[in-house]
Amino acid sequence: MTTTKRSWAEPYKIKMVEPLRVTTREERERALREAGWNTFLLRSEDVYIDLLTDSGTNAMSDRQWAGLMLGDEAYAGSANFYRLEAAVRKFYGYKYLVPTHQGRGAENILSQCLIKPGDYVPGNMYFTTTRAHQELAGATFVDVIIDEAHDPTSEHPFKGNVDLEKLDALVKRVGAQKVPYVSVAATVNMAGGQPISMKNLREVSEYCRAKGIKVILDATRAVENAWFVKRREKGYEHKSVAEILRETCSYTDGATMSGKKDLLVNIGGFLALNDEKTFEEARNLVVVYEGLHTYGGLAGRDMEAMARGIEEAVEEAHIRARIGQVEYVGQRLLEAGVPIVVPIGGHAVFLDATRFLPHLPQVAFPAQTLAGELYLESGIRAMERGIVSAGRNRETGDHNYPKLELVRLTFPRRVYTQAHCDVTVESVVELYERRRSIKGLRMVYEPKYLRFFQARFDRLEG
Ligand code: PM9
Repeated sequence: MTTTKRSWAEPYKIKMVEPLRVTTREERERALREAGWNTFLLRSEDVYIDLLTDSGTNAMSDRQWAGLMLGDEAYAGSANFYRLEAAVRKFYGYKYLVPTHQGRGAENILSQCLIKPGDYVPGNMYFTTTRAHQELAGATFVDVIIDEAHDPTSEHPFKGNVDLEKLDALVKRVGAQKVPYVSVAATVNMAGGQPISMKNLREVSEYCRAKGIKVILDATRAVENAWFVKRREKGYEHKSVAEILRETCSYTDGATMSGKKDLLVNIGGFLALNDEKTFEEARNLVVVYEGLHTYGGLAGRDMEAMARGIEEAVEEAHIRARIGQVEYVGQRLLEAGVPIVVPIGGHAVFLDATRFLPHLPQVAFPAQTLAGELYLESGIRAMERGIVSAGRNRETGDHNYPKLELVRLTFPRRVYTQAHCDVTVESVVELYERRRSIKGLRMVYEPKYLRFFQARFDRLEG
């Protein structure tokens, strides 16, 4: 199936449908004004095609829905926990499992277990919630991704790679004892859903082992990463996605997971570890923040759905169609001349707002503006991934100014059809044609933490 020239088709048929509402321009003007130009503050019922995120928005299979009926809702020792633990061991290979309500629950516990105030955590680009928990635990995040990752036009096949020289420079500067772990994401969300190569991960692992530094994987989209390794890295073309996933994890000491992405569920996550001592501490902390260590904030039925999702996620026909859909949209936009991040990522197509709206300076929030305008144009909801998401510098209080100023068109798994994709492309192209008339924004309300979720904006006049 994977080598044939024939195009992919969804490896499922539709059994249940959820109606969509098409709104008028006037309705969208009002909704966006009420939402303070922040797509996170729109009501879902005012959205036509929802490309805000692929997080928790996936369609579960009939097997997963059937699994919900097998939920063992015992407070302690749920059978579904043991099934989840077995699935994580089999497909990810880690020894110990701490379930959490979602990814950031795992990030919180991991950060508290491993970080001491004054530590440094290097990573292949920041992720919003991951860095927030590292900083709340007293660490400074240091970006050690390769330079190409910050260039939306670079065609590097593995823009998620760690720059070992940058990593080594940090370790030499602060000392290995101040670096509890390296945070490695697969794929890298903020770089445009870009993969890390197996070779690079192996080198990071060897380097860290020699220095006594742990490697922690953000496994949220590691299955998508495995697909790119299979497609792009020599020696992996005949390996299964499941084998590549196991090998990926084997170079790391543990993983945080938001099951709401790769694992095809609407809620759920976990922390997985190999080291017994860290596990003991994490298992103790989870009861403070999430719930008992055999449910971690999840219902038994949620754990069952996630255990089944783990198996479905690595099916080759599934992952091929999932990434094929994103590539289809990206390719059509490229053909229309719309500036997007290349190579096309795993979970989303990222519009390059800097090139889309070159007349807007970064302080006028081009990506936030573009996401709002796309909604006004078409009812399609996307997400800002630029200066708003990057937050403020903790020392100077000024904005962080990321090189990437992007709007993410994120595709939930198994939810939208090719016709929805076509409408999305047509809407973006129409917006691109009238781009010069678009005005920027000013921020009128800024929350203290993870401001992109709740900040409010007004249109700049003139
Ligand atoms: N990612 C996303 O839309 C959900 C909201 S944050 C804007 O991309 C990675 C790589 C993620 C991620 C969430 C989390 C946190 C960790 N790592 O949302 O807490 O993409 O389950 O996971 C979002 P939770």
